[in-house]
Amino acid sequence: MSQQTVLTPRTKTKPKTERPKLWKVILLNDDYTPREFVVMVLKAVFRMGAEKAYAVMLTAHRRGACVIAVFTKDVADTKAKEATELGKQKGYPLYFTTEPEE
Ligand code: TYC
Repeated sequence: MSQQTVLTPRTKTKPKTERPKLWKVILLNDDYTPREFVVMVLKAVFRMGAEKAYAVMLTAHRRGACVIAVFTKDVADTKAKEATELGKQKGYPLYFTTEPEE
């Protein structure tokens, strides 16, 4: 007696568990915000040490912008908003923006 095994091909593809996309927070240079204030905001909002904060500020100052760090979208948006708001309270045009990582 012959036996047959019938294989039904799976039509659904197994969903891969994807990691959530990360968002970059970017510091933009301007001509008015004092350097020390930028450093203070980087330390306060992004928990950077003095040296890292100074290096990031200087990169933005020289190149026009500097990527600070990557976070989930919610955290990136909240931190960028908080940091921008600190400048605004002092009347500075300091600006932090976010964009998705490729
Ligand atoms: N360019 C500013 C100045 O010369 C300092 C500064 C650096 C401002 C970085 C913003 O993202 C910035 N006072």
